Amino acid sequence: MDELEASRRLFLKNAGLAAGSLLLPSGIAFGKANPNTPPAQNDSGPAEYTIRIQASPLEIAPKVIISTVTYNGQFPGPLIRFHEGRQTTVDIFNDTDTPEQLHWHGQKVPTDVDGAAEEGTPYIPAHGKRRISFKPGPSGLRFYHTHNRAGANLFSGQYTGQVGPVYIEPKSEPGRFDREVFLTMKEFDPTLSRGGDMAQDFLSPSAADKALEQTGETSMKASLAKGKPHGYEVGYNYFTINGKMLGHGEPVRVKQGERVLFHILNGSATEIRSLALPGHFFEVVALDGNPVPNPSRVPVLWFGTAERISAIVEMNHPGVWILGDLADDDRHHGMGIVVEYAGSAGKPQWLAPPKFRWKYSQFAKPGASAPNPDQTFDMVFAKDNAADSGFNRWTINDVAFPDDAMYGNLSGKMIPATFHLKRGKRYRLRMRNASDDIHPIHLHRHSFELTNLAGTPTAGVLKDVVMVNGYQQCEVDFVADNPGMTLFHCHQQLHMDFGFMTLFDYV
Ligand SMILES: [Cu+2]
Repeated sequence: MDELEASRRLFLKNAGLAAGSLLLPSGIAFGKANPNTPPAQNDSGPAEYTIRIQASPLEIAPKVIISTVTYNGQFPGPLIRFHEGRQTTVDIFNDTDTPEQLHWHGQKVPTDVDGAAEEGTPYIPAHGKRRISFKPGPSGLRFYHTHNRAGANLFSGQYTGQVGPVYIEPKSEPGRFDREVFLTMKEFDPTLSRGGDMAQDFLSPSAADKALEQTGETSMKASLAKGKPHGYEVGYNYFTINGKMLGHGEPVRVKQGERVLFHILNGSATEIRSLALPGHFFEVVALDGNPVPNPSRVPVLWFGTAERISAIVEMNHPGVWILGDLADDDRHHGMGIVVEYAGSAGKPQWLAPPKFRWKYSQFAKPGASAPNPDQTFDMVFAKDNAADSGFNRWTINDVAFPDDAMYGNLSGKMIPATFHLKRGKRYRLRMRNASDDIHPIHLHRHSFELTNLAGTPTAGVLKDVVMVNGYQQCEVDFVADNPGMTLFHCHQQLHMDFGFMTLFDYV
């Protein structure tokens, strides 16, 4: 270690941070607040963290330069390490022309902090600032991202680079490991197509519910018979991990025998992703940041939009490998990162993994069952093909969330909640998917327990996003322990923007 490197490490250590592109406390990294920005009313000295929403160029490969909106001019946004339960302040500056929402995904925070206009969180004004103060938690891998509606505008919402990882230090780390590596998967340069999405078949159980299938297929056939084309879908030209196309970023450098804890986030607006590392297994220790009751080894990881997986890889197969997406086309367009053993050289190698199905219940408590809920809510998800200006309209129990609602509280208008909860009660959501798409379903400000997957009971896996398979049923339970408006939606941006949202409320 040379002297400069030594002093840099000391600097990072003194700043209370570990490694990589971290968000330094603002007093150190950025100086005091920007003199061009008027101070907020509750200003009293610098905030602990500063985030700037700004348009910036991103060089994702040599001479491939994307123009997008980022946090602090980088992609992913800086890794923020919080301490569970310790009050913190964050200044969020918005240097763009559009009011923004910054959502603290997976955290149990109040509605005025959460970052969803539908819950009443104030916008961060265009060319303005908001200071928020909250107690981060629960511990584990969370993230932050914009919660703006994009609609047909592919330069807005999660299609932009507004995604960054959050790690909330647990009291004790799950599993033994030598080192941690954070990876964020993200596509850029989105385009619309009429092709219809390719159905993905990787979840277990895989059998479809015949009644749901018939409902969905009948509705689709009726729409096509009327001469409607397929609703728009989004595709991408570039694929990245940590903002670099495969082969163009720094490799993950490892040593034989090391146990590397990967914290991986699917930061996509719309896509489901997979990852494999030839000759290696992933020991999954946490899903969506929550330690799993039954850590176990898998050859492939699957991530719905916004899902996170923490997994330990024992580095026992020296070489230069591609940690990459199973989809050849996406990997060839950048979705991967090189893993390089010390002492190994040569062209990075890819080998397709053995056939494998992703099963959340593999990580559950064997034989355990969840307590009975106080109340069960039934939900049916359905697609109305190309019904909204050529986009598919999505409904929950035949109701599409109004699609101007994102800007509702700019005009002081709020959409009322559909589901009413009582504080302290345990609720079950019985979700029935009458479409062939997989939906990554997200509940704000709460974690839920997976309690039934396609008719098979399970218990003990806590998440905040669950992929509900095409024409299948899924049940999750949650305890109403964080009062206020609570948003529930599909995390696929096209789906949430065109109706796939609803609200819970309680006091
Ligand atoms: Cu969806």
